[in-house]
Amino acid sequence: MHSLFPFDLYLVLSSDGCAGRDFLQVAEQAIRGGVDVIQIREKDLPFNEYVYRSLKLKSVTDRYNVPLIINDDVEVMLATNAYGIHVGNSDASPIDIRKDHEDAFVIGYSIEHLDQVQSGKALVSDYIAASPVFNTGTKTNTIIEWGLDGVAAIRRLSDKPLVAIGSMNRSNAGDVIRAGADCISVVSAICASDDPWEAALTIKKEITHAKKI
Ligand code: TZP
Ligand code: MG
Repeated sequence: MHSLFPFDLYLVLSSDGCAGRDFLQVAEQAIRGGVDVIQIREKDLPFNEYVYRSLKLKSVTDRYNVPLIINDDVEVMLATNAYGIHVGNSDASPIDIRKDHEDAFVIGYSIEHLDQVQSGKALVSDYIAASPVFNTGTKTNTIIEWGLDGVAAIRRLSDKPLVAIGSMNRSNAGDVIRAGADCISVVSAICASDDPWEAALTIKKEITHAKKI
Protein backbone atom coordinates (compact mmCIF):
# COMPACT_ATOMS: atom_id res chain seq x y z
CA MET A 1 0.00 0.00 0.00
CA HIS A 2 1.08 3.56 -0.67
CA SER A 3 2.74 4.94 2.49
CA LEU A 4 1.57 8.22 3.98
CA PHE A 5 4.99 8.56 5.53
CA PRO A 6 7.61 7.96 2.83
CA PHE A 7 10.13 10.36 4.39
CA ASP A 8 13.84 10.03 5.17
CA LEU A 9 14.87 13.03 7.27
CA TYR A 10 12.49 14.48 9.86
CA LEU A 11 13.29 17.73 11.62
CA VAL A 12 11.64 18.30 15.00
CA LEU A 13 11.89 21.86 16.22
CA SER A 14 10.54 24.30 18.75
CA SER A 15 10.32 27.97 17.93
CA ASP A 16 12.61 29.00 20.82
CA GLY A 17 15.03 26.08 20.39
CA CYS A 18 17.21 27.18 17.50
CA ALA A 19 20.24 28.58 19.34
CA GLY A 20 18.91 32.13 19.29
CA ARG A 21 18.13 32.07 15.57
CA ASP A 22 14.82 32.57 13.83
CA PHE A 23 13.22 29.10 13.69
CA LEU A 24 11.69 29.88 10.30
CA GLN A 25 15.13 30.49 8.81
CA VAL A 26 16.54 27.36 10.40
CA ALA A 27 13.60 25.37 9.01
CA GLU A 28 14.11 26.78 5.52
CA GLN A 29 17.85 26.06 5.54
CA ALA A 30 17.17 22.53 6.78
CA ILE A 31 14.60 21.95 4.02
CA ARG A 32 17.11 23.15 1.43
CA GLY A 33 19.59 20.69 2.89
CA GLY A 34 17.19 17.78 2.48
CA VAL A 35 14.76 17.64 5.42
CA ASP A 36 11.55 16.22 3.95
CA VAL A 37 9.12 16.48 6.89
CA ILE A 38 8.99 18.86 9.88
CA GLN A 39 7.36 18.64 13.29
CA ILE A 40 6.73 21.65 15.50
CA ARG A 41 7.04 20.60 19.14
CA GLU A 42 5.93 23.15 21.72
CA LYS A 43 5.33 22.24 25.34
CA ASP A 44 4.56 25.51 27.12
CA LEU A 45 2.73 27.73 24.66
CA PRO A 46 -0.89 28.84 25.01
CA PHE A 47 -3.14 27.45 22.29
CA ASN A 48 -3.30 30.68 20.24
CA GLU A 49 0.46 31.10 20.27
CA TYR A 50 0.99 27.45 19.29
CA VAL A 51 -1.39 27.95 16.37
CA TYR A 52 0.25 31.24 15.37
CA ARG A 53 3.79 29.84 15.31
CA SER A 54 2.63 26.68 13.55
CA LEU A 55 0.97 28.73 10.82
CA LYS A 56 4.14 30.80 10.39
CA LEU A 57 6.13 27.60 9.99
CA LYS A 58 3.49 26.18 7.66
CA SER A 59 3.86 29.18 5.36
CA VAL A 60 7.51 28.09 4.93
CA THR A 61 6.90 24.33 4.67
CA ASP A 62 4.04 24.83 2.18
CA ARG A 63 6.35 26.73 -0.14
CA TYR A 64 8.57 23.65 -0.38
CA ASN A 65 5.76 21.07 -0.28
CA VAL A 66 7.15 19.74 2.99
CA PRO A 67 4.48 18.30 5.31
CA LEU A 68 4.10 19.79 8.79
CA ILE A 69 3.34 17.60 11.80
CA ILE A 70 2.08 19.03 15.11
CA ASN A 71 3.28 17.59 18.41
CA ASP A 72 0.67 16.52 20.98
CA ASP A 73 -2.21 18.88 20.24
CA VAL A 74 -5.06 17.73 17.99
CA GLU A 75 -6.80 21.10 18.18
CA VAL A 76 -3.69 22.90 16.92
CA MET A 77 -3.42 20.37 14.13
CA LEU A 78 -7.03 20.97 13.09
CA ALA A 79 -6.70 24.77 13.37
CA THR A 80 -3.63 24.79 11.13
CA ASN A 81 -4.77 22.11 8.69
CA ALA A 82 -1.43 20.40 9.19
CA TYR A 83 -0.42 17.09 7.61
CA GLY A 84 -0.54 15.18 10.86
CA ILE A 85 -0.03 14.81 14.58
CA HIS A 86 2.59 13.10 16.70
CA VAL A 87 1.60 11.68 20.10
CA GLY A 88 3.29 9.82 22.91
CA ASN A 89 1.89 7.55 25.56
CA SER A 90 0.61 10.31 27.84
CA ASP A 91 -1.12 12.23 25.03
CA ALA A 92 -4.45 11.66 23.29
CA SER A 93 -4.69 8.05 22.11
CA PRO A 94 -4.20 7.40 18.39
CA ILE A 95 -7.25 5.13 18.64
CA ASP A 96 -9.49 7.98 19.83
CA ILE A 97 -7.99 10.43 17.33
CA ARG A 98 -8.61 7.96 14.51
CA LYS A 99 -12.16 7.31 15.71
CA ASP A 100 -12.97 11.03 15.78
CA HIS A 101 -11.28 11.99 12.52
CA GLU A 102 -10.92 8.79 10.47
CA ASP A 103 -8.20 9.18 7.84
CA ALA A 104 -8.18 12.98 7.74
CA PHE A 105 -4.50 13.21 8.68
CA VAL A 106 -1.40 11.27 9.54
CA ILE A 107 -0.82 9.98 13.07
CA GLY A 108 2.63 9.25 14.47
CA TYR A 109 3.07 7.38 17.73
CA SER A 110 6.11 7.03 20.02
CA ILE A 111 7.09 3.51 21.03
CA GLU A 112 8.66 3.22 24.50
CA HIS A 113 8.12 -0.47 25.14
CA LEU A 114 8.20 -3.53 22.88
CA ASP A 115 4.61 -4.39 23.87
CA GLN A 116 3.47 -1.18 22.19
CA VAL A 117 4.73 -2.13 18.73
CA GLN A 118 1.72 -4.28 17.91
CA SER A 119 -0.73 -2.46 20.18
CA GLY A 120 -3.99 -0.97 18.93
CA LYS A 121 -2.42 2.50 19.21
CA ALA A 122 0.41 1.52 16.90
CA LEU A 123 -1.83 -0.35 14.47
CA VAL A 124 -4.02 2.70 13.78
CA SER A 125 -0.98 4.98 13.40
CA ASP A 126 0.69 5.80 10.08
CA TYR A 127 4.20 5.67 11.49
CA ILE A 128 5.81 4.65 14.76
CA ALA A 129 8.88 6.16 16.41
CA ALA A 130 11.57 4.41 18.43
CA SER A 131 11.86 6.95 21.24
CA PRO A 132 14.63 7.51 22.12
CA VAL A 133 17.17 5.44 20.22
CA PHE A 134 19.96 6.97 22.32
CA ASN A 135 19.68 9.06 25.47
CA THR A 136 19.54 12.76 24.78
CA GLY A 137 19.62 15.99 26.71
CA THR A 138 16.82 17.33 24.51
CA LYS A 139 14.23 15.06 26.13
CA THR A 140 15.02 13.68 29.56
CA ASN A 141 11.72 12.17 30.72
CA THR A 142 12.35 8.99 28.75
CA ILE A 143 11.88 5.40 29.90
CA ILE A 144 14.06 3.36 27.54
CA GLU A 145 17.15 3.63 25.36
CA TRP A 146 16.42 1.39 22.35
CA GLY A 147 19.88 1.28 20.84
CA LEU A 148 20.52 -0.43 17.52
CA ASP A 149 19.28 -3.78 18.84
CA GLY A 150 16.02 -2.19 19.96
CA VAL A 151 15.47 -0.63 16.55
CA ALA A 152 16.04 -4.04 14.96
CA ALA A 153 13.62 -5.66 17.42
CA ILE A 154 10.88 -3.15 16.58
CA ARG A 155 11.55 -3.70 12.88
CA ARG A 156 11.02 -7.43 13.25
CA LEU A 157 7.59 -6.84 14.80
CA SER A 158 6.23 -4.18 12.47
CA ASP A 159 6.35 -3.07 8.87
CA LYS A 160 5.02 0.41 9.65
CA PRO A 161 7.30 3.30 8.67
CA LEU A 162 9.78 3.42 11.57
CA VAL A 163 11.21 6.76 12.69
CA ALA A 164 14.35 6.85 14.85
CA ILE A 165 14.70 9.74 17.32
CA GLY A 166 17.11 10.55 20.11
CA SER A 167 20.70 11.74 19.59
CA MET A 168 20.56 11.06 15.87
CA ASN A 169 23.40 12.68 13.94
CA ARG A 170 25.66 12.34 10.92
CA SER A 171 27.78 9.67 12.64
CA ASN A 172 25.04 7.27 13.66
CA ALA A 173 22.28 7.84 11.04
CA GLY A 174 23.62 5.18 8.66
CA ASP A 175 23.88 2.52 11.37
CA VAL A 176 20.35 3.23 12.58
CA ILE A 177 18.96 2.93 9.05
CA ARG A 178 20.84 -0.34 8.58
CA ALA A 179 19.39 -1.56 11.91
CA GLY A 180 15.93 -1.16 10.39
CA ALA A 181 14.74 2.45 10.69
CA ASP A 182 13.13 4.11 7.66
CA CYS A 183 13.50 7.72 8.74
CA ILE A 184 15.90 9.69 10.95
CA SER A 185 14.42 12.38 13.19
CA VAL A 186 16.67 15.12 14.47
CA VAL A 187 16.48 18.07 16.84
CA SER A 188 19.87 19.34 18.01
CA ALA A 189 22.10 17.94 15.26
CA ILE A 190 20.35 20.45 12.98
CA CYS A 191 18.87 23.13 15.28
CA ALA A 192 22.05 23.62 17.31
CA SER A 193 24.37 23.29 14.33
CA ASP A 194 26.31 26.32 13.07
CA ASP A 195 25.06 25.48 9.60
CA PRO A 196 21.64 23.77 9.55
CA TRP A 197 21.79 23.43 5.75
CA GLU A 198 25.11 21.55 5.84
CA ALA A 199 23.97 19.42 8.79
CA ALA A 200 20.79 18.36 6.99
CA LEU A 201 22.65 17.74 3.75
CA THR A 202 25.22 15.51 5.42
CA ILE A 203 22.72 13.49 7.46
CA LYS A 204 20.53 13.05 4.38
CA LYS A 205 23.52 11.74 2.42
CA GLU A 206 24.24 9.19 5.15
CA ILE A 207 20.61 8.02 5.07
CA THR A 208 20.50 7.77 1.28
CA HIS A 209 23.78 5.89 1.23
CA ALA A 210 22.65 3.44 3.94
CA LYS A 211 19.41 2.75 2.07
CA LYS A 212 21.31 1.86 -1.11
CA ILE A 213 23.39 -0.90 0.45
N1 TZP B 1 11.56 12.25 21.51
C1 TZP B 1 12.40 11.28 21.82
S1 TZP B 1 13.98 11.82 21.92
C2 TZP B 1 13.53 13.40 21.49
C3 TZP B 1 12.17 13.45 21.30
C4 TZP B 1 11.40 14.65 20.95
C5 TZP B 1 14.48 14.52 21.37
C6 TZP B 1 15.52 14.30 20.32
O1 TZP B 1 16.38 15.40 20.29
P1 TZP B 1 17.89 15.30 19.79
O2 TZP B 1 18.46 16.66 20.11
O3 TZP B 1 17.83 15.04 18.32
O4 TZP B 1 18.55 14.21 20.56
MG1 MG C 1 3.83 14.09 23.48
